[in-house]
Amino acid sequence: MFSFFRKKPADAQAAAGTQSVTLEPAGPAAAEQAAADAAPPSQRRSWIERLRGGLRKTGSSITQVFSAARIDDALYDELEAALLMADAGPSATRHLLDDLKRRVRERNARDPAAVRALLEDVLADLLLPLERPLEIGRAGCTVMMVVGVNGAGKTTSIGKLACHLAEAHQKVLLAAADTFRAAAREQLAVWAHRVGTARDAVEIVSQQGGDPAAVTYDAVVAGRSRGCDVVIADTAGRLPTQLHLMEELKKVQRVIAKADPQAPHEVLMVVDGNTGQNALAQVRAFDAALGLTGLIVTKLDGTAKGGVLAAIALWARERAAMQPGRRTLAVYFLGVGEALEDLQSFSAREFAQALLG
Ligand SMILES: Nc1nc2c(ncn2[C@@H]2O[C@H](COP(=O)(O)OP(=O)(O)OP(=O)(O)O)[C@@H](O)[C@H]2O)c(=O)[nH]1
Ligand SMILES: [Mg+2]
Repeated sequence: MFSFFRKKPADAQAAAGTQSVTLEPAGPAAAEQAAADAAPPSQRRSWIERLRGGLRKTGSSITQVFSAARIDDALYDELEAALLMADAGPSATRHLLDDLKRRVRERNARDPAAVRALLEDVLADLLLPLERPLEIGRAGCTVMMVVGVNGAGKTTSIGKLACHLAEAHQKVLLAAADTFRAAAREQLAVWAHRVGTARDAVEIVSQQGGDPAAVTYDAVVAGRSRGCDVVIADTAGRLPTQLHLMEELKKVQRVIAKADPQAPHEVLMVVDGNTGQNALAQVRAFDAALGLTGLIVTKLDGTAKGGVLAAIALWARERAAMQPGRRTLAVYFLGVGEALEDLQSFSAREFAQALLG
């Protein structure tokens, strides 16, 4: 079940004097590691099946386009409609179609099935810059703050992530900085105790009715002094239009930097995959306020159409072109359900395959 984590063995870490654990998408190297860890590759397969199942509607409407007998304007028109229906949005749809037509010309492709294969390449290439491992351990204590709109799956994703990190022998401290919901702390605690090995490795800092910035500051200070590998702050959900709540998030970010000038090392936004084109507007707004480093896209097991990832990828590419020195945006994980193993690392190729049915 941990096949998507590539981790150095504990003794190799000790010999190298490092605590570096890299959570990687399942490429060929990860597949090799999976075999070495005796983690069942079937788990990753079944997870992809769930992703495919979630995106089935999109997949079948795109597949249908390629059942046409020949490649003509009608096929491209239908494909455009299918991509728009899949929430890819006008800019990414145009990008995908232009790139596809160029490749079809270059390869002199004549068969709709060949065009479908080229579309998979086009989509995978667009998504590829988003595929990056979440690096833990470059800084002594990696501090992450997790943000997003209400109910996107922040607390659940943090819980899953904390369990996975604990399984990878990382000491984790969670800051219950969602002081709005009394149940948020308990929700985190349930996750923290879900797997046996996590019991000693995951601690929680909370403050009844406290100030989110104060809880987070305490947690970062405690995490550093207790030698934790990772501190994750769970914040309350909010809409980017709630300006005073966005200011509150900026304050959380500032106090983290007071406790550790290099932190937060990650500002992660959790995005509900069902949000459609609105998701892009939300990501842009949170990025403008906080400077996001990565995304976790959840609920791709339900009625999500998935195309919004193409829209996010195109925007991330433009963002990188406008700010060349800046770290590019990553999609670290996808969520396809409520169980621990339903949080998996993002692979551009796998996603493209799932989306195209
Ligand atoms: N089907 C499905 N449900 C999910 C997924 N991730 C989270 N959920 C569910 O979504 C609901 C909301 O999740 P939370 O983790 O509480 O969301 P949150 O962002 O912390 O919510 P607030 O703190 O209220 O803003 C819960 O019922 C979760 O079980 C997923 O990948 N798939
Ligand atoms: Mg929450």
